[in-house]
Amino acid sequence: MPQIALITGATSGIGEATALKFAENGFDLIITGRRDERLTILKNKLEERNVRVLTRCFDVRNETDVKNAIGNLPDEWKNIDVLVNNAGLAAGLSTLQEGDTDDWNRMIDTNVKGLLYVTRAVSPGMVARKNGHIINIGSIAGKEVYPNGNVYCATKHAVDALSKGMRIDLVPHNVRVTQICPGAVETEFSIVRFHGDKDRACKVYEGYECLVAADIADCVWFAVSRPPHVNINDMVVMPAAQASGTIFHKVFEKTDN
Ligand code: NDP
Ligand code: 8X3
Repeated sequence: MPQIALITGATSGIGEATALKFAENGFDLIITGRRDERLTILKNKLEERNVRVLTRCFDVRNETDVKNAIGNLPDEWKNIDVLVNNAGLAAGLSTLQEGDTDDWNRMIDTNVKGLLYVTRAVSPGMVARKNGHIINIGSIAGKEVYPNGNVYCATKHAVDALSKGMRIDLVPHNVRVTQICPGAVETEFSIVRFHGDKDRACKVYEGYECLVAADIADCVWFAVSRPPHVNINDMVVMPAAQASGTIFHKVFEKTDN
């Protein structure tokens, strides 16, 4: 029987690339997100690789919907081997004193509470079967705090703490927990952060070669494909031109005017 992975936030970026990587490696997939049309398009693409795919459209912030979506999986989909907690976002980039509390609530509810709701729904099955692997997508923002990053950094520091906590609680049950912390990856992340301002989002990735979603999918796959006695606890993965949350080596071509 193929193994089953559930990936949150599979409609874009790192989650979508991870779904493709798992399908290449023969996993059946439960792909989730809020944009149903995108889930259907991705399902069709994944099925070309001869794997089974189930879509579940829900908002990870809604505890009842998370419980229903995962609690009501068909029997043949219940035994989830790998959970990739990827759904997340940054909203806004401003000082705390000027922060938008709606942005704060979105980030805290998605990146922290959403990750918890999904893990709470999936992990008891792993414990019962004494087998499983949870991959949390953290961030360099969970290792450092940078100017104007305040609340987003706090949510990713929470993911860092929760990854350690989960590892302690799940180690007696043969459930592995890995955190992967990327630096700059060009996805829809900055468009979302800047509330749809694509010009501002593009500038984040100018002057250097940033990571692409497939780079992080490779890291997820590396962690998942280790032998059963090996756990990758934590990976911090940066573009070669990025030294920290804020230090980049950017090169721009000179113009005459
Ligand atoms: P994208 O914006 O491209 O993808 C984010 C995904 O999360 C989408 O599939 C989106 O789906 C889903 N999502 C967001 N909110 C919710 C919600 N409330 N309920 C369900 N799904 C949700 O960004 P990335 O791929 O870059 O981001 C993936 C993860 O990687 C995030 O946790 C992010 O913090 C982290 N990360 C990103 C970095 C980067 O530079 N890009 C660097 C470090 C970490 P939908 O809108 O359909 O619900
Ligand atoms: C995304 C990376 O540096 O924009 O988590 O916070 S950063």
